[in-house]
Amino acid sequence: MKKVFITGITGQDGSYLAELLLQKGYKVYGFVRRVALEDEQHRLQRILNILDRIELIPGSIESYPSIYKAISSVRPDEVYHLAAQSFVSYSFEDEFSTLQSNISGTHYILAAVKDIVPHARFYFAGSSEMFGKVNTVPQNENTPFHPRSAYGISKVAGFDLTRNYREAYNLFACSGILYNHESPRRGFEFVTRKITSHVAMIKLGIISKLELGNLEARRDWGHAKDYVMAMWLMLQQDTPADFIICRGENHSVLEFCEKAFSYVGLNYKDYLVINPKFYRPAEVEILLGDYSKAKNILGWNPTISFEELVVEMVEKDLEYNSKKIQQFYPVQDQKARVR
Ligand code: G4F
Repeated sequence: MKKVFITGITGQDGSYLAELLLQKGYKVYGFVRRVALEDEQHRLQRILNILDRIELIPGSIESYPSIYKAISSVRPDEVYHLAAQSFVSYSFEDEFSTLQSNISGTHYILAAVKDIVPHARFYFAGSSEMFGKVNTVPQNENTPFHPRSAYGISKVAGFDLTRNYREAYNLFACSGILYNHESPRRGFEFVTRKITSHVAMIKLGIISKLELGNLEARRDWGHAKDYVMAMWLMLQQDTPADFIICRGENHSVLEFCEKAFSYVGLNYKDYLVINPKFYRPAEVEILLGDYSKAKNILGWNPTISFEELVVEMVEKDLEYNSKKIQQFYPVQDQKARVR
């Protein structure tokens, strides 16, 4: 049985990837912070359904000894390094911790893989944020990087480290340059989930407005479930390489809002408020990818459309918030609340 070691298994991508690899017959090991093991319901919420079929190893991507110990004990065939400080806005507030944990974390894992299991295959979660201030639309694997945040810079460093371990030490190491990918498991701080959760709460009468920053930014949004399949395919090839993973279609934040509100029969203009505090010091205005290489070499194609993504996220947030209402309000009140 093949063994896989996943950092960031408790996140959106990690949880979908773990499910996919269980289906494919892997023995799945997840590297998690020790505190997560003490707060299952909250920190392990995305993997509660598979907890009895995976093994969690406590440690920190900021500690080389803990990574070395974990990889020595598992001796994985495949390693997916997904853990990171991944919220771009936060990287403006604390550049130091973003750079420290994202760059060193990737370096430590690559170094441990090279020393302990040099034949293991390694995946690094790169990002379209590496392109940043783009001058080529759409971007492909040859487009130069121009990151616009500490987060983007940390991902460029991780990408370069991964390529260097491949070239210098012959590691089977690949980077996926993933564009924004969402799902009902997305964190509430990201704009898509912020919108769908607010739309659901507005529809259910829990809140009355949604505050956002830059509505003009355009993103090439896809579904995380599709994207973890691409990660796995990258590690099944004969030779290691880097791939752009996207849908090849972009939409503005405003369009996402319009779609989400109109799905529940509301007009966004009645609820949306611009709050300058959500603007970033340096914005990535437009991202649009070209996934031809992934299509030709991996045989990968996205299967879930933008519209399907928005609808799934809104529906799940309606379900989630309706359950919360049932817990806190008597039946009589619930009827009065729904708009
Ligand atoms: O959802 P976002 O926070 O995602 P962002 O910054 O594009 O980054 C995401 O995708 C990257 C891949 O390209 C990943 F590498 C990264 O880890 C993360 O998953 O923001 C999307 C856009 C931005 O232009 C932002 O300025 O939405 C705009 N926006 C407008 N109002 C807002 C808000 N973003 C957030 N989070 N909150 C707002 O109120």
